[in-house]
Amino acid sequence: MKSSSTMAAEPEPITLDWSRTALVIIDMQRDFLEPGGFGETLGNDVSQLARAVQPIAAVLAAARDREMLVIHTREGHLPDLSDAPPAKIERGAPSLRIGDPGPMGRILIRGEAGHDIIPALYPLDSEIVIDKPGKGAFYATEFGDILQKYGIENLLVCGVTTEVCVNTTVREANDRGYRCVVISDGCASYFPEFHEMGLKMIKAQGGIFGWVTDSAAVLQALGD
Ligand code: C5J
Repeated sequence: MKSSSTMAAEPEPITLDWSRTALVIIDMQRDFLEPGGFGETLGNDVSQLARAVQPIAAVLAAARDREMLVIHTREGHLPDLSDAPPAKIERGAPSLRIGDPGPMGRILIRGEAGHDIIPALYPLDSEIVIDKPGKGAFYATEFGDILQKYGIENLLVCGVTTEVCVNTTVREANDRGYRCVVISDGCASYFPEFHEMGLKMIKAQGGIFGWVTDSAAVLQALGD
């Protein structure tokens, strides 16, 4: 296996040194993908997110074969809500608010069934899981320190939702100097048009926030 590969991507191909690349899987939690969770309380059709599962599973298996650094994130809050700003809890008119009891436990609360990662993408014990209170993976977490510790320069990013936590994390990472490559079919949104626009925003203007590829190109490059 080559230690680095050139991957088809937009706006242009990118060469990645695998030892300096992490696979980052954003918020593939039951609260976003399954009925009765946070996503549905906001009025969303959660079935829209299912399309990202299989492409992520394929890339995750290949990354594990390569022994790449794999990092999963979960959005959620402490049981006492001390890390949940009132402005987030009080917003809108959801059917249940963050912290309310729901069919998968308290909505978006760490340790509850709904907060956990879906079984199809469940982290191995050896993989890193970042619990984040915000949309971006850097805010109020150890994510940045972990990337530095492992000498990571490039992030292969997938997960949900494209325009919220994926975009926020990519923007945070881009400002910190990471090359972000977003896997288009490994991301999804409750709003297909936001998914399309979220990807376009990343790769526009010569890749203002990063690159966009797809799972087939990642698998091909990882197999080099
Ligand atoms: C949202 C996320 N959509 N993980 N969170 O609230 O994108």
